[in-house]
Amino acid sequence: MKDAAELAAEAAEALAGPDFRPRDSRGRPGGLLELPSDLELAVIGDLHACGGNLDLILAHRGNRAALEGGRLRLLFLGDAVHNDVDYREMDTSILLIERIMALIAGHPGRVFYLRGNHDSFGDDVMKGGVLQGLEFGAAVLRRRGRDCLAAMQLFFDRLPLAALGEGFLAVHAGPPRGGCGRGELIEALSSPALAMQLVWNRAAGYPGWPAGMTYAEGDLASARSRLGLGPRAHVIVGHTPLGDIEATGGFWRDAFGYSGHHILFSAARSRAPYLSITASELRLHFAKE
Ligand SMILES: [Mn+2]
Repeated sequence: MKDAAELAAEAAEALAGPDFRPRDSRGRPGGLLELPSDLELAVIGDLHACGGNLDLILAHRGNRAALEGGRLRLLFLGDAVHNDVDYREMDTSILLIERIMALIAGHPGRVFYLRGNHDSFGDDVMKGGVLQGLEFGAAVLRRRGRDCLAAMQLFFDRLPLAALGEGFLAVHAGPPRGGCGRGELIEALSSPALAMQLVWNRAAGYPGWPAGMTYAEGDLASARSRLGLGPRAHVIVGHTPLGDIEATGGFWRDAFGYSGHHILFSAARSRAPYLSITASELRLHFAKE
C-alpha cells in the first residue's frame, strides 16, 4: 500500500500536468481551470471533513460508476478540511483530503479541486478561537510525517483557484471586486491579492465582513462580462453558508438576491447537497433524502 507522503506527492504531481489548465507566464499550470462540456460535471461544495457526505454523493444517482466509467467529472469547491462541528479535531480532515487526493491521482483529467481558504497550514485560518491551519499542519506532521506535510503543501500551492465552463464560473469564495479577466485568473497563482479575494471574499451585506473583501451584484456582472460569459451565467461559490445550514439543506439559489449567484455547502448533514451541470443546465441534488 502507498504511504501517505507518496499519495500526496502523486496528487501534487497530477496537478503539475496541463489538464485543462492554460499555462501562466512562468510556464506552470495557471490558476484557471477551463472545463469542457463533453461530460456531466458534479460540483461539490465545502465538506469541512464530513466524509460521510462524500460517500452519499458518490453513491447517489450512480455517480461513482459514472466517474469510473469516464462519464462524469467531479469539481470540489475547496474547504474539504477542518471539521465545522469540532474545530480542533483534525483526523477526519486528514482522511478526507487523502481520499480526495487519491481521487485526483486516480482519475486524471476528471477530478478537480479548487483551493479554499481552509486548504492551508497557515496562521490566517481561525474559527471559534482555534487556529485551524496551524493545528492541521501539526496533526499532519504528527500523524503522517514531514515528507507528507511538504507534499501536501505543494498540493495546496498548485491547486487552481477558479473553474470556467459553458455557462458557469466556479470559485471557492467569490469573484474579486471589479471582476477579473481570463488572463488574470491564469496568472492568479502569482497574484496574492487576487488569490486572497478568490478564497476569502463574501457577498456584500454579510455581517461583520470587511468591506474591502466583499463583492456585490455589479462585480458578478463584471466577472461574467470580462470572462466572456453571458449575463445569466451561473456563478457558483461555497464558503458562505447562510442561516440555519441544516434546515436549508446547504444550497442557496440566487443568494443575496443576486440572480444566478448560488452558494453550495455540501457539509450540510441533513441533505448532502451537490450540483450537476450538463451543457450549462444546472441541477440541484440532495444525496440524502
Ligand atoms: Mn471557506
